[in-house]
Amino acid sequence: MKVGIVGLSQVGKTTIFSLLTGMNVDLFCQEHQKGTAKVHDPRVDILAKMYEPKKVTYATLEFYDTPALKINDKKERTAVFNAIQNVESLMIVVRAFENDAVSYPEVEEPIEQLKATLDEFLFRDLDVVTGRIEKLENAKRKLELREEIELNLLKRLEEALGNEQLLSRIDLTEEEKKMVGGFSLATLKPIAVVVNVDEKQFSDKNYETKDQIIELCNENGFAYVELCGKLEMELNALSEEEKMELLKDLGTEETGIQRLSRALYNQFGLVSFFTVGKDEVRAWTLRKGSTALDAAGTIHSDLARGFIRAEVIKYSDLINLGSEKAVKDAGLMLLVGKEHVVQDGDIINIRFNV
Ligand SMILES: Nc1nc2c(ncn2[C@@H]2O[C@H](COP(=O)(O)OP(=O)(O)O)[C@@H](O)[C@H]2O)c(=O)[nH]1
Ligand SMILES: [Mg+2]
Repeated sequence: MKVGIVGLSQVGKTTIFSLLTGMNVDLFCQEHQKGTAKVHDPRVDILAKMYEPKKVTYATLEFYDTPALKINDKKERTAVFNAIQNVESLMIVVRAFENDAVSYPEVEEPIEQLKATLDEFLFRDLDVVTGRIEKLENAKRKLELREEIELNLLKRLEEALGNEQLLSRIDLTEEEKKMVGGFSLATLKPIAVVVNVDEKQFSDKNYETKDQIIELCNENGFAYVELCGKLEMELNALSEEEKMELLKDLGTEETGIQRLSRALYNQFGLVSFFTVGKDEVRAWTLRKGSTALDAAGTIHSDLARGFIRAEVIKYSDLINLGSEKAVKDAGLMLLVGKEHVVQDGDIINIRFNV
């Protein structure tokens, strides 16, 4: 899953990108950058303890950092969104942290930053939709039936956007979604909001306009995560041992970045299945609703081609009973066919023949 990180200037986008991906990036570099982040999943750690494999592999998300959006600046907006057309989801960073040494974005209140960023999303989609409408309307020929249908749909979208409605909020059939799928419309994508708080706000669990931000996120189905960029940077610089100690003092077991990666993963409709063994314990990513055959294909195309059956054990059963054998003896190992819908936490072994 590809995630674009967007927001106004000096809110912490690049800081969070760098923390997520572990990449050392120059904060002044305005280039687009991409990097991969591990999705922290304690189940993988527990499985690794059980199997002691040579290799442990976590699920990943791919992140794209972007230059700042500027309010009502079409050129900047076009540049930012064109560069991340292939992302499937968007993460908006909002700054709550107070620090006069870091210049503030164009609007200061967190809720105003969020609204301004969402306005840029709406404007972007409006740019794309009206551009396409013009192209169809100015075609010097009779439109095909399919194009007429598309034009009507686009006009519906244009009206919604004109009313400041996110496109994810209007009812579209699968057919209609497919019709506009190629346009990479921002407000059709899953969105997560990350608020970058300072240490005081972090311990107070509060910052200015928080209630309004939460309400806006709930209304629109956005994921919501609070994170202290500065604290995360400090954690990042510590040894594993010191880190655990500090986290314990803070009353938690994982860093904000670990929490964030998992929240995004869930919000974006992804589930993990696991493969286990002496060689490797590994988490793999599927979209919710995917089948055992999809799982096989994710591991290797040969496994999908030669698919016979899949052995499925539930992670919770394995942990409760202590070993694969105990799960089998209890009759809890399923032998399933291609159509089996994979559940988050399934441990899968594909039987295949090529
Ligand atoms: N005090 C404080 N400074 C931060 C925090 N997060 C980022 N910064 C600083 O804010 C400045 C802008 O951050 P950056 O990640 O480049 O923001 P971007 O413009 O959104 O990419 C940098 O100097 C960061 O070191 C934070 O949580 N607290
Ligand atoms: Mg930046």
